[in-house]
Amino acid sequence: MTATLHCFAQSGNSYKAALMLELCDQPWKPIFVDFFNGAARTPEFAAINEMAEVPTYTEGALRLSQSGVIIDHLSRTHKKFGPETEAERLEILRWTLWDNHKLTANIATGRFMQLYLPEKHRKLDVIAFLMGRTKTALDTLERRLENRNFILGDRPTTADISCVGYMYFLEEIDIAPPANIAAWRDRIKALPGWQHPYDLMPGHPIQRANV
Ligand SMILES: N[C@@H](CCC(=O)N[C@@H](CS)C(=O)NCC(=O)O)C(=O)O
Repeated sequence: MTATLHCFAQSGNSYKAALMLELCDQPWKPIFVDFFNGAARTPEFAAINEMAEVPTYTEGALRLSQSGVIIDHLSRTHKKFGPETEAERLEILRWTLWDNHKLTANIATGRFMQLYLPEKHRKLDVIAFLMGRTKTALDTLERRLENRNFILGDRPTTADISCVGYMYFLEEIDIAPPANIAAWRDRIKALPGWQHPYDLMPGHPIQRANV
């Protein structure tokens, strides 16, 4: 049975799951969520995911949300990009939680406000705050990648797939990736099956009703 992923092209959180599916060579189909026109906030979508978030992954009777959970499930199913020891399992979890809380939460919200929120609703001080937190998180990742090819060391894991979710969007928000992050991002880009989020998921460029 082909898995499905509720997603949209601009969603770096969805990209983590979509990229993992491609890197694992698992057949899947995207189901477009018209996020910018409010589709994730409808009662219909609440029946799919009460958290009102994408990505949401469906595989037969199994339905999962939270990108970290989805990529962990795929890693265990395909025996790819996972830990080889208990210490590695904990390290992957540590970086995945850090990504969700410190890297993605700030960059995704800051990018959304800069690029996608109608101009009249943009709050410049909030954007500046989020971009400051993004810079701090990028500095942390940059230090971690000093003398390492991937977050755990020599091989890619789901920690990389989580942390890279928004990295191919950096230039859109005028962030020049620091050197270690740029080289790491290219290493992930070289993995068989890699595609850019806009090529992997539907909805680019966005079309939205006037708000
Ligand atoms: N921690 C979640 C974050 C998911 C998330 O926030 N997705 C965004 C789209 S990229 C969303 O659906 N946001 C809805 C909202 O914040 O109301 C994950 O990793 O899946």
